[in-house]
Amino acid sequence: MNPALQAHDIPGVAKFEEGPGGLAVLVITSAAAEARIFVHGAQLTHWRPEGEEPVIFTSAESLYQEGKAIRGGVPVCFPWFGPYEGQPAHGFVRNKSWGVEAVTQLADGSVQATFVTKSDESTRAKWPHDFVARLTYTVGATLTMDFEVENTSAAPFKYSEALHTYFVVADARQAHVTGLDGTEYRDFPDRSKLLPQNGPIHFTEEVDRVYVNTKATCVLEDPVMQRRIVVAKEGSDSTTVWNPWIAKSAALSDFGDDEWQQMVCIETVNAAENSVTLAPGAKHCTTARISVEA
Ligand code: TA6
Repeated sequence: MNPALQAHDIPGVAKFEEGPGGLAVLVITSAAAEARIFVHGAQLTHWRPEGEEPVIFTSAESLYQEGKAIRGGVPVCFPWFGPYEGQPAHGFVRNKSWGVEAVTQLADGSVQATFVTKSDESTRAKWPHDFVARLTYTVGATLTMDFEVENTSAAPFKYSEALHTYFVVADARQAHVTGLDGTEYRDFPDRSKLLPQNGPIHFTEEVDRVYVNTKATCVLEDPVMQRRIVVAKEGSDSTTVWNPWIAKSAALSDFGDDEWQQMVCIETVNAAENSVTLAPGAKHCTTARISVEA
């Protein structure tokens, strides 16, 4: 293991190990929770608070290779969410290794880990702006993710983004999402129209909706596991809810044909009319705060 990564280890609490595909992964085993965060994409793939079942879903068929996002966990979508000028969806930072800035244990026992990635010649070829992006995880009985983008260019830039979080459910057909009643969403594939959300979101087919102009806290209700996963947020005005259902699952080479039954994405987003414009030197932080209730 890279000694520069090992220098961040906290004995008995946090340790960099070699994961699948030879990718470095930070393994957190504190009294409050366990987690796994890959340097690749600064992507969390596992979080289990003490006394709970795992909360974050990762596909058993995920690939772990440079240039490809890990399927599941929390892919970081930046500097665009969705399609962009014929380039791969969801930007490029989820497909590459990030730097590790710090790993510390807080007074309450939570473990905080900060990852960083910056623009360079290769990113400028895809998106002609300079930036520094930092992602700080605070892992404990709750999971907090702070994604901060700084404009280090001499001109303003506009970006869209997502903390594209995959959650475990026992059976998507019996789960539902509350909190977005009365908001409007852009559906897939025609994102041009705004449609009203009435009541909870149930899953009886593929659901791929970008809810806009909403700061709402969402709750993923799982009657089978008898738990509620609460997804609160700050600095985010869009929320995407996604379940690929049967056909899309079969079309994804890194996702099990039946895995759609065990996951729901509730994503903390700024996209479409909620894209973020940053002045030179300005920063914007998007926070997702995940907790579990019986
Ligand atoms: O967030 C929903 C979505 O935009 C869907 O359209 C689907 O493409 C999903 O993201 C996964 O995208 P990915 O590029 O990770 O396969």
